[in-house]
Parts: sequence; C-alpha cells; structure tokens
Amino acid sequence: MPPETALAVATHCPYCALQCGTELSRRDGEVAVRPAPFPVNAGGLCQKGWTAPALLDTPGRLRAPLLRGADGEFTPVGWDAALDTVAARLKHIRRRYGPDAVAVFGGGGLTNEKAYLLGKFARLALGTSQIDYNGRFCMSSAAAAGTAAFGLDRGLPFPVTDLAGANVILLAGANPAETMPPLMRHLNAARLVVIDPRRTPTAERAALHLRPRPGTDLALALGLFHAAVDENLADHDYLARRTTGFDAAWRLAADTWPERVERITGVPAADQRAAVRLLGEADRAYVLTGRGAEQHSTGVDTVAAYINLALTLGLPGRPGSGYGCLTGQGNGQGGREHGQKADQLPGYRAITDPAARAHVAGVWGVDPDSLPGPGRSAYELLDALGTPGGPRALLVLGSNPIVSAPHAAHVARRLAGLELLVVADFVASETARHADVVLPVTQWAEEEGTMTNLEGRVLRRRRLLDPPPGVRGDLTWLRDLAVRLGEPAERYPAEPRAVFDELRRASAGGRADYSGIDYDRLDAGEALHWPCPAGPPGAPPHPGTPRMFLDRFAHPDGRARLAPVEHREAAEDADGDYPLYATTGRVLAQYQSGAQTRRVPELNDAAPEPFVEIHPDTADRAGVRDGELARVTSARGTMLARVRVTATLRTDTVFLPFHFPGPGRANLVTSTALDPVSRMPAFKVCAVRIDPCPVPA
Ligand SMILES: Nc1nc2c(c(=O)[nH]1)N[C@H]1C(S)=C(S)[C@@H](COP(=O)(O)OP(=O)(O)OC[C@H]3O[C@@H](n4cnc5c(=O)[nH]c(N)nc54)[C@H](O)[C@@H]3O)O[C@H]1N2
Ligand SMILES: Nc1nc2c(c(=O)[nH]1)N[C@H]1C(S)=C(S)[C@@H](COP(=O)(O)OP(=O)(O)OC[C@H]3O[C@@H](n4cnc5c(=O)[nH]c(N)nc54)[C@H](O)[C@@H]3O)O[C@H]1N2
Ligand code: SF4
Ligand SMILES: [Mo]
Repeated sequence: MPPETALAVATHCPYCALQCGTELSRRDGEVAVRPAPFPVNAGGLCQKGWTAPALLDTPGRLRAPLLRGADGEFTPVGWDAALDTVAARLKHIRRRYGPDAVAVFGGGGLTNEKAYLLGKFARLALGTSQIDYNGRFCMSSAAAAGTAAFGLDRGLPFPVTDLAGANVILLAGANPAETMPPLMRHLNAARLVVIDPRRTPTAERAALHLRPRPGTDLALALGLFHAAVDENLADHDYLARRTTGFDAAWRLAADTWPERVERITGVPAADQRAAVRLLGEADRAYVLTGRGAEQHSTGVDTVAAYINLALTLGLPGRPGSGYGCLTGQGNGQGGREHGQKADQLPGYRAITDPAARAHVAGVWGVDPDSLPGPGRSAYELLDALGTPGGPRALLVLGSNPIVSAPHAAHVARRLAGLELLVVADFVASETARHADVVLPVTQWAEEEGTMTNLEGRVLRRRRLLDPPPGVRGDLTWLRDLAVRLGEPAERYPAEPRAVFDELRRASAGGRADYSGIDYDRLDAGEALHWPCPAGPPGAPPHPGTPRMFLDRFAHPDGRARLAPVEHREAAEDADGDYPLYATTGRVLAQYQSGAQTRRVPELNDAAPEPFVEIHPDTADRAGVRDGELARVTSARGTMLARVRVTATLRTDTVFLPFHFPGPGRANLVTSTALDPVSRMPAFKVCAVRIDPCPVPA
C-alpha cells in the first residue's frame, strides 16, 4: 500500500448541493464514511452519501491518459505524451480557425478553485470566449430571476436550518425526499404545500399537493398571486417599504384568476386559494423552487412569478421567512460565481462590464482589452460544435453531456464532428468514451479545495488518500497544458490554497465577495457564508452573511423588484401524434448522468435501468403493460424504458429519469427549446407518444 495522507478527515459528500458533512476514515485499506456533526445534515446521509467511498477504487477508475489512435482504439500513454498531443492540436486549430475554435465545457461539481482556474485558463491560455457549463442546465433560470428580483443570486439567502422554524413551506417543482433526503429533517415541523405533477415521496408528506400539467407553473404561480391579493393576504406595508413593481405585475396578472388558471393547469381554484391561505396566514413561511419549476422555456418568468408571490406575502428578507431556490450540484452555488459561465468573470461579475474587466484583468496581470467577450450558452455551444464558424475542439471537465444534454443524439453527432474532444474524468463516462484524449483525474477524497453549498456557505473538501499513480488533479493538468500553450507557469497555481487566495482577490468587490474568507478561517471551523468582504487592513474579520436582505435587497435602491410577467404556453404542446406530456427528473439512488452512481453496486441494484412511469388508464390506452419494455417517442427520437404503471401520475403525463445511457436516455426525447433569458433547456416538458416495444420471438 502506498503511504496515505491521513487516517481520518472531516469533509463533505461528493454529490449534491446539500454537501452533507462527513467524517471519512480508513482502516486496513478500507475507506469508511459516517455523518459528521454538521448542521445541514444533522446526523443524516442519503444512500448515495453512505456508499460514496465505493467510487474511489471502482474497477472502471481511469489510471492513465488515453489517446485514440488511427485505428480508433484507445492506447494508454504518459501525461507528457497526452498533453503534448493536446497542446499541438489546440495550437493547430487555433492557428487555422482563431481562438474561438477552441471551447470549454465545465461543471457545477467542480471545486471553487477548479471553476475559477478553468475560467481563467479559457480566457487567457486559450483566449476563447467559448466557455460555458452544465449549471446552465441546472441553476440558470433561478439565478436570472433571483438576480432581477433581489439584485443578487444566492440559492438560499438563509441557512438551511432556518427552515426548521417554518410553519408552512411551499415547494414548487422540488422533490427533496429523493434529491436531498437529509433536508427533510428540517421540514418536519412545517406544513408543506407541494407543487408537482407527480405524487412524489415529497408530495406524500404534503398538507396540500397541487398537481399542475407539466409546463404550466407560470400560470399557476400567477393564479396563486391573484388569489393572495383577492384573499387580502397581500402585505401592502411591506410592498410599499421594500419593493417596487407591484402595480405593473398586478396589471399583467389581473386576468389570471384562479378559475382561469384551473383550466390551464388542472389545479382546482379552491386548492389555489387554500394554498395561499396556508402560506399567507402562517407566521413564518417559505417559498422554495426546484428544477420542476425552473427547467422550462418559461423558467425565468416562472421563478419570477413565484418570487412575486413571495414578495406579495412579504416573505423575503423577513426573519424566519423567505424565498429560495434549492441549488442542485455539489458546487452548484460556487460553480456559478467564479467565471466558468459564458457571460461571467469571477465574483459573479458581468464579462461585458468595463469595470469588472479592468478589476479581473488587474488580478490576472493582463490588458483588459485582451479578455474575450461573452460566448455561447451551454446548449448553443454544444449545438455549434463542428459547424462552420463553430468550435472545432472541446475540453470537458465535470459533465457528461452525451447523457445529460437535451436532444442527446444530436449532441453526440455534434461531438463526433469535432477535430479534437478532450475529456478529463475519473471514470470512462459516456462522453469520455467518445473523446480523442481522456485525462484521468483525482476525486474528492484525494484532493483539497472548497465548495459552496446551497446556503452560500463555503466548505472545505479535504484529502484522505493519495491519488492512484498516473492520476493528476485538474488544477495540475490545467497548469501543465497552459505552459505548453505558452503561458507562464506562475499564472496557474496548482495548489488549491494559492488558487483560493487569488480567487479572493478576483472576487473582491464583486457580487459574490469571498475576499474575507481563507483556508485558516475555514479550518478553524468558522461558518462563513458569502458575501464576506476582507475589509480595510486592521479591521476585525467580517463574520460572513448567513442571512441576506434583512434590511435591504442588493439593488442600489435597496428594494426588491416584482417582475411584470404574464402567462405563456410551454414551447411544445401535446397533440395528435404526440398526445402525452413527458417530464424528466431524478430518483434517489442515481446521480445525474449516472456516470458515478451506476458504478456503485448498491445504488445500481436499487435503480438498475431506465423506466417510464405511467398512469394505469394511460397504459391501457397505449397498450403497454407493467414490467414490459416500451418505446417513448418525441419529435426528436425514441428511447426505450421499462413500464411502471402507477396511479401517482396524471393521466396526461409520463415521467422519465435521466440517469441512464444508450437507448434508455431520457434526453433522446427532450426538447431543445430554451428560455429566452437564461438559455435553460426545457427538460421538464415535451410531447411524446408511448408504444409497446415488440420483443423479438
Ligand atoms: N438522487 C439524486 N439527488 C440529486 C440529484 C440526482 O441526480 N439524484 N441531482 C442534484 C441536482 S444537480 C439537482 S439540480 C437537484 C434537483 O432536485 P429536484 O428539483 O428536486 O429534482 P427533479 O427530479 O429534477 O425535479 C423535481 C420535481 O419536479 C417535478 N416536475 C416536473 N415537471 C414539473 C412542472 O412542470 N412543474 C412542477 N411544479 N414540477 C415539475 C418532477 O415530477 C420532480 O418530482 O437534485 C440534486 N440531488
Ligand atoms: N432530461 C433531463 N436532463 C437533465 C436534467 C433533468 O432534470 N432532466 N437535469 C440537468 C441538470 S440540473 C444537471 S446539473 C445536469 C447534470 O448532468 P452532467 O452535467 O452530465 O453531470 P454529471 O452526471 O454529474 O457528470 C459529471 C461528470 O464529471 C465527472 N466529475 C465529477 N467531478 C469531477 C471533477 O472534479 N473533475 C473532473 N474532471 N470530472 C469530474 C463525473 O465522473 C461525471 O462523469 O443534467 C441536466 N440534464
Ligand atoms: S443528500 Fe446530497 S450531500 Fe447529502 S449524502 Fe445525499 S447526495 Fe450526499
Ligand atoms: Mo442540477
């Protein structure tokens, strides 16, 4: 056994944004995990957290760079050979087509340090504007609506533990009983209003479950807003003191009264009124959104409409109440702040803002004019690959788009049209298997860094094990590649602490200000939520900001803004050929594209294969039977799934988990419609048909 670094470390789960605190230890070569005393998970872990160590020495672990030869097969090579090849091909492509011919696709699971360095690498070492990341598929609608309403986007502007004091919580399109199980312990005391087309395990716990047709939450949120005003629940004093925009929002919502909304959504008007009465009469109430409300071509307006409701009831910025979005990926919050987004520089700054460019260029030691401008959004980037004027080379870190991007068969074709696809991963994800060069990287328990959880708290990821031989950290190989592209090595520190110190300076004065946070404070156990500015020399350290907006919102006038939004139909409606709505989402035992969790035997046994949930009456009409295979077809294509007949679905809706590869990919059928503002794909609704799948005799 090689010497290992520590016997036990306090760290966090590698998966979702809850970032449950864990103690990771090793004995006799085995790694064991148990929940650490950490307020967010309060002694709990979900099945994924408990089984996370299995991934560290999974049989499919990549241990050497792979280079695809002329025969189409992978050959293991040394790092020098792999990076020399990548650098030579990148230089060639750049010379031939210009810097924007090289693109980067990042991920919301990357540490803050990686996300930051990746954005810097793209803008300086590659000089490209073409960088975006999978958070566009995840957080972008809530982020856009939250920024417009509050002047700043932090998923939960309050600690998770505050939820435990609520009397009522409205969950719109979130299923935390499966996606963040330990969160449920903070929801025990509250009466839940759950808005979900399916009767999920979360909805089972609800005092009231509203079941809209997928894609109609915008109308539903407007109906709730209308009902709140009708029922005299609007907090006019709060609206006058702390907000602007109520009158314009009301004018547009005035004709979306609950009975009309019932016809659009299928949610009874009486239930809409009951929901707002529960919320409006509670002392302490929260409105929370998840991907079910956000992943739509109307996602930004839908979140804005839920925020309008929360503002009308006077919740945001009131102690014990509020609005929040449940951020998804491990570093879904930090990942959206440090510059791996097409339109962004570190500190959550806009890449088009001259002052932001000057500040960041100063930290990077370059001329502001040398920084590229905004690039394409995630799906548009993938869709442009290999096309005339589009990127010819792509580097992927922390995503598996062949499974997780909408219209996945089309995305796979675009990836195949590239001159160079480089994927860094610790397992051979489906996307890695299509690459020209695969770079094997370290995993969470083998590296140091920071993550920012769904409540904006910065956490330390700590190293328990030495990485296997042949594996490098992302920071290291980015530096090694940058040097080969002609960059000075000192511009790309490979030590996480050094990267964080630079990130602090780059973020100083920005919307997500980390300048007062450092590893020493985090290691001393301080609970630091951004913004946490450094302050003048000699001033006492800033305590961080667990609760935001208590006195003022982040707009210059201190007021929140209600958005003037009106009902709009989803981009795709069910019709004769495709009479059903398909919606997609998650199950407890699988994570995302499944690249990680499908390799953990216990998880894969719990959720081994793609399935389609369908109501018994709908199954009868379609001639499909429980347990048999069915074909689910949309205008984009067909996927195959095992039929699960269940009365938890609406009769017009089927549900598909998106965790599975190959012909069982839900994203073979999903739509490429994008929200006009956030560019979020409409993962949560498309029109399909379902047919029996004849089994060859
Ligand atoms: N087990 C597990 N946990 C995870 C993840 C995972 O892959 N697996 N991923 C993590 C990540 S990145 C994320 S983003 C979060 C996501 O966490 P959630 O948002 O809770 O997860 P989803 O299953 O995508 O969607 C939630 C619910 O939206 C419902 N829904 C579908 N269409 C609509 C609609 O039109 N309106 C409404 N109101 N609801 C609708 C679905 O039925 C589903 O139950 O989970 C995180 N946690
Ligand atoms: N139909 C449908 N599609 C969806 C969704 C949906 O609800 N429905 N949800 C969307 C959402 S919310 C999300 S977040 C995306 C997620 O989908 P993806 O972007 O595909 O995310 P993951 O499956 O987590 O893929 C992460 C990959 O990076 C690797 N990896 C993890 N950490 C690191 C690291 O530190 N460095 C490197 N180099 N690699 C790493 C993992 O092994 C894995 O292969 O899917 C989106 N797609
Ligand atoms: S809820 Fe999320 S962070 Fe917690 S153990 Fe499960 S996957 Fe890990
Ligand atoms: Mo996500």
